[in-house]
Amino acid sequence: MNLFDSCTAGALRLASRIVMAPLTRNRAPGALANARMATYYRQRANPATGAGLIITEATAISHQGQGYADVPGIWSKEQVAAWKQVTDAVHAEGGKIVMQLWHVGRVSHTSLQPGGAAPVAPSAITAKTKTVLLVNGQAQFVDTSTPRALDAAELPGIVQDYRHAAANAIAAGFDGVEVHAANGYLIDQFLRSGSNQRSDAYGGSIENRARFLLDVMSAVVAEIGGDRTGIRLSPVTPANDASDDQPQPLFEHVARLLGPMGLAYVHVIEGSTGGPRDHQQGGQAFDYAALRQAYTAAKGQGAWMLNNGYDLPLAEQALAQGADLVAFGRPFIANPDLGARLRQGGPFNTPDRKTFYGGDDTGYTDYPFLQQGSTS
Ligand code: 8OZ
Repeated sequence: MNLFDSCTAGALRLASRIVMAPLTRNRAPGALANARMATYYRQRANPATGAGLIITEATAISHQGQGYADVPGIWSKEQVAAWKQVTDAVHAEGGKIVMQLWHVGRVSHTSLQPGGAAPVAPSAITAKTKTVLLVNGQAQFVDTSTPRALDAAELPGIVQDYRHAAANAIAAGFDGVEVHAANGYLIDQFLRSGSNQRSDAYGGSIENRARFLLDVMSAVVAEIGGDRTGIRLSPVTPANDASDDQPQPLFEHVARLLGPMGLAYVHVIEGSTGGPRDHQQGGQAFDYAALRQAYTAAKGQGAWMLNNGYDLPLAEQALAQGADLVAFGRPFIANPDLGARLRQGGPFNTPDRKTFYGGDDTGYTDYPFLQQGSTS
């Protein structure tokens, strides 16, 4: 089996095992997808030269779920219509695309929240992390605001927002959704003990901390079907101040909850997001094989997708060890035809960090493709 073989992930029939990871790019003013974004995704959509599956940038399920300047949303009819130009462009290239559904929880700023209110979180603990605001068109990293703890009575409304967003994603022409349960955002804030000090049914024990994830996943699966639903997890990432001293039993419990849901795929970030793959929390190396074992033992049949710092040799090794899909992030920023480049062993353009977040076509849609017929 190699990266260029086809793969089935639930209802998704993918032409290759190369996935474009979700990448926040802050180019959606007014929280609306636009023609420039359609061009960017279209450039990466042809399964022969680009990705077998594209996962969109994280997309807010509600205004309250927003935490960064100029990230897109999927709660309104206008947003659905705007995303349609992206799904049409990707499908015109023969590609497949799922939308990543996002609520940032405490990783936000009052200036981005409805009515300038405090962001919401499981507990009123400020995340020691930065968010991105745009000041005079320039991306600036600022401290997140202190959140307020959610009342348990508010949780069904947020679960409903996820469900509504999933329905909207399908209405916008997406092939499915990925629930963002990673990187220290709302669902991960409930999961991990460093951000969840609740004393109700949503805090304390591992079972309680995983309850919000279970509620969200059950609602999304009921709305659009498990076979069009994926999930992203990051068991040991310290991103956005996420921490837990016992990640192994916590995430094995999560895997057992996900097993029976008939999901399309499970997407696992290994180590520290965008950083060291061997990052540890809880004093010992995380056992990813045991995580998968817990999932399969609970009847999980979804494709197993891995991410973080992959190159071609590492990706082939992961497939040889049983992974089904490999998600590439930064390489896809700089190489719209990453699939073709992997196939011929390079060369690869280098991504420019200065244009990751915010801006125009520069560093977005202007990275060069391989010259036709080039042998370099
Ligand atoms: C980088 C900048 C802003 C947001 C994540 C959605 O880490 C993000 C994100 C990444 O999952």
